[in-house]
Amino acid sequence: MSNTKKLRLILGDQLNQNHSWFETIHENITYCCMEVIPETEYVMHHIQKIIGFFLAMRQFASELSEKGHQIIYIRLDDDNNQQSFEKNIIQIIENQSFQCFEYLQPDEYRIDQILKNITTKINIDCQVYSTEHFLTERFELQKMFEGKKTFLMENFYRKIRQKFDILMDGKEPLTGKWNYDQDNRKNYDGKYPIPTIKLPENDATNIVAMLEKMAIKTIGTISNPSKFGWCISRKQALDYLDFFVQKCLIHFGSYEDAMVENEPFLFHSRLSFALNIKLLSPLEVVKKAIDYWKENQNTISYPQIEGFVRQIIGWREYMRGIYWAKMPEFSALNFFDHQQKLPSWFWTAKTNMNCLKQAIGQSLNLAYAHHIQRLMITGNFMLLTGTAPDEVDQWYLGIYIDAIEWVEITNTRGMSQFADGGIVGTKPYTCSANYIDKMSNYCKNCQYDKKKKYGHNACPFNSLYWNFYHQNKEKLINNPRIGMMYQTWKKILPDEQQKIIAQAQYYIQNIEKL
Ligand code: FAD
Ligand code: DLZ
Ligand code: SF4
Repeated sequence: MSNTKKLRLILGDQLNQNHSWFETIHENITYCCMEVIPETEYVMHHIQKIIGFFLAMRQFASELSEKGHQIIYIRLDDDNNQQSFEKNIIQIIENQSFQCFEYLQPDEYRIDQILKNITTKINIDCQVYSTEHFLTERFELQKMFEGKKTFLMENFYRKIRQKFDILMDGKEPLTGKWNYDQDNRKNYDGKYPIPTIKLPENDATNIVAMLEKMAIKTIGTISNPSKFGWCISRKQALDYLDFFVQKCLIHFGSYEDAMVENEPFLFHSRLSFALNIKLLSPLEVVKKAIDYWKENQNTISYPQIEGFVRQIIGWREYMRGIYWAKMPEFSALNFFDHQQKLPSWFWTAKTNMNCLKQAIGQSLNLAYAHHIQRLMITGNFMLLTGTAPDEVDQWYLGIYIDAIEWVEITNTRGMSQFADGGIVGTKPYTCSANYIDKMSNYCKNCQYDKKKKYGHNACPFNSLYWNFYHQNKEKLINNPRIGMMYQTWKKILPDEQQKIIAQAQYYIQNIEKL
């Protein structure tokens, strides 16, 4: 190791203790980590998201320091905080005469640009390193699909399974079948109790006080700041992972798509935040789950483990690949030219539509909703009402604790809103009350009538659904996965069609009152 005095930056989502940077302690190397106002403001964030990041960053810094590494940690309210990555880094380099600046590849395009820009302004050596977190390189997916029109997740997933020998029997998938998605669509009937975990109880009172003092604007709530219930350390995340494999994996796949009033987590892992800030690595998570499944094959069926593995080495890794293949253009795509604003009740949950009340309410209380709530309740409603993708992105990026742009925008503009015109998905994810009623118990307690398409108390999803396909006929009719829908629509009598469209238009015009 040379005697060059090095400054190494660690961002809020780069808390990977197992990174090779930390294998040795060197007196010439200093790490830095900083809380800055612009990162709390680029969208209005959920209070728990800001707390989660700051607590985890502080914890990480103190663990590094305990191990003997040198670290400069700038708190949001520190007097010398210049409130910008650039200004803070330049200040530290100048004050302490660093000769080299090193950072880990950021996952976010915006920060990548900021850091590249800093390297052009400082007159010292700069180096960029991998975060050693993902299974694939930034541009690996792009290279994999070079010259291809579509970027099918399934093809990517199979290649990753083969490359890392995950759930494989030689070159073939274990059991002979790659994907058990069809088996994972059960409604929850209460037959198996939902496991409860003792949540971490992290003290966030100081951070809450600091955010108040500094007048940082936030959304959502935290019920008890002295018992913040998200993992902020690797130890807590590993405990969570144990809980998941031991108690939830057994039913993960079966009830992955189910939604139940007042049961926000069901059998989901809640690991996305720990994964996204890199307290856990995707490979260790799937290995742990597979090892547990192998020891318990008599009780845990294969579709459960395949379903879980697919989310992490399939969807998660694929979304990252799409992000780097398609940014920055991706963030401006608007295939349907949607321009509507979100109604104000997305920030209060004060709506009569019970499914939305539940999904938004729990998001405001917990900074969490599971995948089908995000896709088929909030996302579906936003798409069917023609919400502008910028509005969609900002809401999702702000409200969820796990929201970092690379994984948020690919899910919102791509999977949920089809604003990319079919890069991520082959057709828009939409549904009417029929699906929501099949997969949840929301409709039972709703003032709207799930059966009605128009008239008094007709469920808004029913007319909005048909209106969406009617309005976007030119863009969608040639999609082979949608053609059938237009056949069904054609069979509805013109008078009936008119009533449905009028009902949808009425709801869109009166969206605040829904
Ligand atoms: P589980 O259901 O337990 O799944 C296990 C893991 O698989 C997750 O922790 C996650 O790492 C991964 N995973 C599952 N689905 C996806 C997916 N579609 N894309 C990427 N990873 C996936 N996930 C985020 O991490 N951050 C986001 O900002 C985000 N925004 C979303 C927005 C929309 C509109 C939709 C439809 C999905 C979004 N997702 C996002 C994906 C998914 O909903 C969350 O990862 C999941 O709900 C997190 O809860 P969990 O950890 O309990 O997941
Ligand atoms: C989300 C977030 C917040 C609220 N604050 C900070 C911060 O002060 N400092 C920091 O390094 N990161 C923060 N983050 C995470 C970043 O916004 C961003 O998502 C990642 O650093 C991009 O890779
Ligand atoms: Fe949602 Fe319609 Fe069911 Fe009400 S009736 S919960 S609005 S799908």
